Amino acid sequence: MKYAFPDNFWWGSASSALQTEGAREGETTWDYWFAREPNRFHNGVGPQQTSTFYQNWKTDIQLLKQLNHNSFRTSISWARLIPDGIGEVNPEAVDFYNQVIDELNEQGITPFITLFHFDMPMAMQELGGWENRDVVDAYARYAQICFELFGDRVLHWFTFNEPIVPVEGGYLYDFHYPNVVDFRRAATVAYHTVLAHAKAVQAYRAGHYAGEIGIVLNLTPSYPRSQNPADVKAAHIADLMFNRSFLDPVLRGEYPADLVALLKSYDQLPACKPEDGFLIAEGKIDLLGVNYYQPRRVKCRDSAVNPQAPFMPEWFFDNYEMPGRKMNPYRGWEIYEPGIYDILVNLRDNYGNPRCFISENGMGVENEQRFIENGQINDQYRIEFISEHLTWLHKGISEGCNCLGYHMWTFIDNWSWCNAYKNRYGFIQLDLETQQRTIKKSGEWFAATALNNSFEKE
Ligand code: BGP
Repeated sequence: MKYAFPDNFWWGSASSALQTEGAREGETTWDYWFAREPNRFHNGVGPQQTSTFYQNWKTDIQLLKQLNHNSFRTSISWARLIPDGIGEVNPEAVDFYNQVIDELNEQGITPFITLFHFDMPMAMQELGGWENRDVVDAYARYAQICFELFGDRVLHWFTFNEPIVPVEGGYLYDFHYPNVVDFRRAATVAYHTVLAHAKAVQAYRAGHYAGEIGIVLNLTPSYPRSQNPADVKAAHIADLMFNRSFLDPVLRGEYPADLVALLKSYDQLPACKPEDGFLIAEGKIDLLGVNYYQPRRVKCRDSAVNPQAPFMPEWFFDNYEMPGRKMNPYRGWEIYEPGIYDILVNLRDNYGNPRCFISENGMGVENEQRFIENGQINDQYRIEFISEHLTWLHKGISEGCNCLGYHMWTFIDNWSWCNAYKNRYGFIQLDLETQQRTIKKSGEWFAATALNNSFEKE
């Protein structure tokens, strides 16, 4: 069967500044943390060992072209542009981003730009990071500077990439700096991130720029183990905490009342100011990026909560391992293709069918060299992964979901936070020693799909 996509469908991939650029002086939390705890990073490989986009941006954009991308998302590094977060703008950074943006446009590849992809300038973290409202203001200033510098040529902006991840990693589950485990502080960070987002949207609207502004959220549909009310309630609370804590403010302009009531009853609400509600209402977006990797399966708790233990989302549910689930064993994530459809249907039915696109989807695999045939990685598993997801995406579109494109994570194998280079995601293989780039089979498949705006599958 042939799966054809709407005209002008966005075909592309996503990456981020910190994971690809290298050659950066402005210090981020990642540089600081790596210098102190290299053991936290796979094989002790840190954030300066990148795929050298800072040097190779021009040839990399040629490769994007070869992959028939019509769009490409990357981020601006706040720490490169404004090394101390709040002071002088670095003119070399302005030159660099101008060149990248201009070259993308010249090659017919629409630039999608994220303002914050996990890379907090260390000077801002020293002030308390997202716990401090001064950092919210510094971010709003940074956003405004980006709009002024690049807003004439960048027409698709994203305030944050996966803003729940720094909350989870940095303040609940100990996989990002500052490695705090404290729900109330996590809630404050999440809340201030929403305020920062809303301030950036406000600044964008005030500037009357020609483009649109949105956010990229990682949505993990929450599936209950059964339809038993206790399981359903557990899934509902997981959904409130991990999806709707950002989805509702950015699409509806307010938090879900039952999330607020729940946190209030456990005295976990962040400090609010009377004017915040108005600001959050102003933060409604034009375009939603959806990152989808895995579903969340939950069941009700079987055991009592230890009231002495730190308050955690898991007070309200247990993770459920569904027998027979399909796994990506390298990343430890379940692969569940219909999830992409369920997300789109939820957006259509419960959020007014917003303009959206899949901004990340992907499969990280270890030791891909074992699949080399005639000098090329034959990653048939990745082609399967993409085409299966695309069939569900196609079904959503044919049922009226307003999904405008599909971007993969990622373009060239890149540095992946604490996993460094353990799992490779790229359409293009990176030889870390020589920096040589070689297109994988999946890259060729994607290029053909983008060119034809369709693919064939039985
Ligand atoms: C997303 C991030 C990316 C990327 C990807 C793969 O959450 O937006 O930055 O890294 O996941 O995940 P990981 O690198 O953790 O395997």
